[in-house]
Amino acid sequence: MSIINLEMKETALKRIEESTNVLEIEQVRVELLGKKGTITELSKKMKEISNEEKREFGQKLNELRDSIIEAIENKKEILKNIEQLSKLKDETLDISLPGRKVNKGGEHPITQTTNYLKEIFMNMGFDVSEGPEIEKTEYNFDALNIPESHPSRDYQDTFYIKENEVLRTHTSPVQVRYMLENKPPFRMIAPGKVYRSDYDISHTPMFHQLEGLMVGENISFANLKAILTEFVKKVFGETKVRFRPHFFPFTEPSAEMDVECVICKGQGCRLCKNSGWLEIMGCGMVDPEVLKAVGYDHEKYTGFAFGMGIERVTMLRFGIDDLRAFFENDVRFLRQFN
Ligand code: 2NL
Repeated sequence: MSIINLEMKETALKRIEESTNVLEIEQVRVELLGKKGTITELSKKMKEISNEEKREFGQKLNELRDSIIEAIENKKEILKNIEQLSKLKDETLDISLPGRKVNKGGEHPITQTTNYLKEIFMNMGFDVSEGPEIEKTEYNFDALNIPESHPSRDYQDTFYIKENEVLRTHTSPVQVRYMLENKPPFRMIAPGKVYRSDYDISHTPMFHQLEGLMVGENISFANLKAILTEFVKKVFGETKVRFRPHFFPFTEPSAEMDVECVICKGQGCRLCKNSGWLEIMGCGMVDPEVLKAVGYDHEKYTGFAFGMGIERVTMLRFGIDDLRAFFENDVRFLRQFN
């Protein structure tokens, strides 16, 4: 009985040997040993064979199947190893390659200046306080002695939320809140965002302010000059300052403080409009009406207050000549301050 011969075995083993990957060897396995595979088909012939031949046929078939299984297992192992090696080779990590640069952000120059100014005042014993950006008109205007008829109350200048609610136009309401919650003596600053309906080359509808307030017994204009002169010295170095009379509804007397021009040192240039001086902040002695509004005894207590624009201080510190650069978020501008 020669259904099973040497040639069959050689053909099968050759098919196995010539397989080049795990997928292919699996196909060969199905072709030979699967439900409709050659070996399976062969074993079905068993019933057609005479009893005398069955024994030999069975033996040969088993031998053939065993050698095929063994050959497949061996070949599969080899191919698996080869595939593993080539995968490792493909996935090689070259640790000598330079890393990819991550685009890291940094602190906005306004934030940097705010933190710097806070630090200076904190070192002079000032408390730092914050408050809501949506304010009662009562705290934003009334308590600050800003009359009903004052132009800053106009819809044209102020963003109204409701009849008696606004986006704060200065950080002074934070100081009003602070006075309502604390007793003199104290010294505090209030930095933060403020809003005015104004948009042109030198005004943005949102900007930043830092205001300060010191209240106690016998606080005088001399104390104001001492603190603010010391402050200017810290920010701009040893430089001349001057105080010019001014008017604010919430201080009396009021003044504006100038520093010698950082560019021309007083000689006169484009930045200082040939005056030799740069306006740096407004200040004055807290108006007794403001002290009264928060329930303080204005016979016993006096105080001074001041306010400055953080954008302006930042522009002078870093020599920035266009306010709009702060809000365009052009990384080429912002990166210069990291
Ligand atoms: C300026 C002027 C100033 C104040 C702000 C103030 C606050 C209270 C009472 C009295 Cl609660 N005064 N603040 C005083 C004088 C000037 O700011 O030009 N800011 C940019």
